[in-house]
Amino acid sequence: MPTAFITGATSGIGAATVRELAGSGWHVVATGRRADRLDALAAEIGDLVHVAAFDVRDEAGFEAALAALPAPFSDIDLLVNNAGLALGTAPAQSADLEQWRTMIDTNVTALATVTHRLLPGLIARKGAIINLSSVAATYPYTGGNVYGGTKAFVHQFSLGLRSDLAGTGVRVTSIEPGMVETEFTLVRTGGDQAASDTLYGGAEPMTAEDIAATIAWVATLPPHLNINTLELMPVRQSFAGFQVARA
Ligand code: NDP
Ligand code: 8X3
Repeated sequence: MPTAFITGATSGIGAATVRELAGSGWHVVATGRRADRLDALAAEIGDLVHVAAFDVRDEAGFEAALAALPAPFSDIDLLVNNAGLALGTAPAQSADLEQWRTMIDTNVTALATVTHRLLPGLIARKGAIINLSSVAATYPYTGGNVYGGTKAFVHQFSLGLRSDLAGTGVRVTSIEPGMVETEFTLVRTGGDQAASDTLYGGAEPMTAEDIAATIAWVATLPPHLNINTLELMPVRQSFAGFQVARA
C-alpha cells in the first residue's frame, strides 16, 4: 500500500485523514507539534501510522523527522499539506502583525518548504500532492485579510505546481472548504469555545471526516485523472453581497 505524509495531524482534518487513509490500509506519517496527540493516534491505529512531532516552520526539525523515517514510511507517495491556521478576525487596520507573520510562516513558507523537499521523491514515485486551501482564497470577508491571502497562495501555488510538473505523472489538488467544525475557530479566537460554538451552531457545518473522505477520494482516483481545485461548503453556507460604505 502507498504511504501518505500528512502535516497537521493532531486534530481536525489532518487527524481524520490519518484515520481515513490508515483505515484503507495506507501507511501514514502523521505530523504536528503536539506529540501527546500523535502518540494517542498511533496507539489507536497501530503499525500503519508513524508519528513525527515537529513544528512545520522548523526546517531542521522537519529534516530530522524525515531522516528518522523507517521503510516503508520513507517512500512517500502522497503529501497532504494540511497544517495551517487562522489567527484573529480583526480588520487589517487593527490586526496584530505577529499573527500575520505566524500565518504566513505556517500556511505559506512552511508549506512551500515541505513541498520543495518532498518533490523529488514524489516525482520518482509519480505521487500526489493535496493542499488545503479554503473558500477564503476566493471569497473575501472582513477580518479574513492575511488568512485569505495565504490560502490564495495555496490555490495558485497548486496550479503552478501542475504546470511545472507536466509530464511527471505527479497530481496536484487544491481542496478549498468552507466551514468545517474542528479546532480551527478555537485556535483563531485564542481558545474561545463560546465563539466557536456560536459560529458553528445551527450551521450544520462540514465535519473533518467529510473532508478526509474527500481527500481519500481524490487520492485514489485513477492515475490519469487530476482534480485541480475542489471547493466545498455546507449547504447552509453561501455567499453574501458586496458592501457599500455610503457617504
Ligand atoms: P485544526 O486547528 O483542528 O488543525 C490544524 C492542524 O494544523 C493541527 O494538527 C495543528 O497541529 C497543525 N498546525 C498548526 N500550526 C502548526 C505548526 N506550526 N507546525 C505543525 N503543525 C501545525 O484545524 P483544521 O483541521 O480545520 O485545519 C486544517 C487545515 O484546513 C488548515 O490549513 C486550515 O486552514 C484548513 N481549512 C480549515 C477550514 C475550517 O473551516 N476548519 C476550512 C478551510 C480550510 P499542532 O497545533 O499540534 O501543531
Ligand atoms: C476556513 C474557512 O470561512 O473560516 O478556511 O475562512 S473560513
